[in-house]
Amino acid sequence: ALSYHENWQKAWRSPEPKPEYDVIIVGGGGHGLATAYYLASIHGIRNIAVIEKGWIGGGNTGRNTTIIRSNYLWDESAGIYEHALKLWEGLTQELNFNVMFSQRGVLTLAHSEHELKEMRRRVEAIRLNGIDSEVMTPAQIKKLVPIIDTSPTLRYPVMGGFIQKRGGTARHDAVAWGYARAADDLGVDIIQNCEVTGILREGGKVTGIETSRGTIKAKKVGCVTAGHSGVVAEMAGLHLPIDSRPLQALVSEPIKPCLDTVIMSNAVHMYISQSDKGELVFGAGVDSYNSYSQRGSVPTVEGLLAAGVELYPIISRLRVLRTWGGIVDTCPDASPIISKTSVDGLYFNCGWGTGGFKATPGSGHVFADLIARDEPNKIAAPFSLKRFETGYLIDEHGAAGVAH
Ligand code: FAD
Ligand code: PYC
Repeated sequence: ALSYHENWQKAWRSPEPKPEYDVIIVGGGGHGLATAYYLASIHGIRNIAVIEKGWIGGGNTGRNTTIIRSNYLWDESAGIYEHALKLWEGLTQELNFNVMFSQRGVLTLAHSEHELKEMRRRVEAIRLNGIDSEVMTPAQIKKLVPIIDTSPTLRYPVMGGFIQKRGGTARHDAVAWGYARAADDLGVDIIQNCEVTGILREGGKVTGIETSRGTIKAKKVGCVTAGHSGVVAEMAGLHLPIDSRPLQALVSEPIKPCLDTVIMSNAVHMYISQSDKGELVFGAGVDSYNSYSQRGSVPTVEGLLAAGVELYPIISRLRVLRTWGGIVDTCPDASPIISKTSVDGLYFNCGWGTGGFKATPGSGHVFADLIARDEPNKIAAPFSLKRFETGYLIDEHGAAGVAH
């Protein structure tokens, strides 16, 4: 501040692309940067480039509402999301960068008898996987969240809920910047403003990429381009089972601290938390049409705010400060793809839909392992593209934070 915000030391270099790398990661979001970091730090591969068409973290990493939890239904999901949660717990130390991971708890509300019964069943499944989760009564919820209206006369009354106390939030930009700085320290080239326009192949094997800054050769290419995975896959002649849709969020003007947990209400398509700056952070369900535009429709925002005002009456007089959208790539089973492809040396990590931020460290960790060894480990294996041939789907629509 004393230098008027000038002469700040750069946290990572901005090198010119080299003609060739051992590994290229396409997409400089949290997942891509984490992949590069773990490739360098664990697998000792240092000749790596991360190629980003805009600025790092400018995609869904910088647009999401940062909810972190591992309370999914199936064992396969518990494997990847709990792996990620454990990495979150040590990430600030690992990166020497404060990612502001705050384990303030994530509470999911039930608004009908049926939803509550499903929740009880899910809590049992989650606990069987050794993951923390507790059912809560309306009275316990009211005590934890004084601003919530738990009266039984609401259109969608609060019938109960369940909480994962180890869940919470993190600072999204810090995650991208922390991984970028740590990867750069290990020699990774982070190349921004460089759009990948083609994937080069010879004899069924990847040989490099075409970009807006020229051709770059590589023995291995990992694509982590949330929102545009289908587009990038087409560059290699692949069709992914993915839909791309807008997902919106908004923040209110900042107010004094009044909410110290995260609350999701899937039945009414709204969720809420309070940022460290004091803004109330709100999110909705996905907009119901396919689009590559990073904005959504007004009725979705109206619906979210109507549900919000009913559940949290104090918000009725707050002003909305900003709204925005991101594009989420969703698979038919609402689970991600972490996979080799039919092109040798070409890998995809995508399809995290509305819920990939929480997975960032775990996703990068297992994707780096897949790229380095050309073989999925136990955590990644269930998320291979093969599941769309075998039918071994991992249906997590019920546990996705928001409706698809
Ligand atoms: P991104 O950060 O989107 O990175 C992909 C990068 O690829 C982008 O920077 C893009 O510019 C780049 N790219 C694309 N095409 C090319 C190309 N041709 N050449 C070069 N680069 C390219 N998840 C949660 O867990 N919790 C939440 O609370 C949550 N809330 C959300 C709220 C909203 C409004 C949205 C939109 C998403 C939310 N998500 C949430 C989902 C989460 O944001 C994503 O799953 C996650 O951030 C994906 O990370 P990523 O690093 O793969 O993607
Ligand atoms: O995956 O937990 C989640 C989530 C909440 C809001 C958007 N995604």
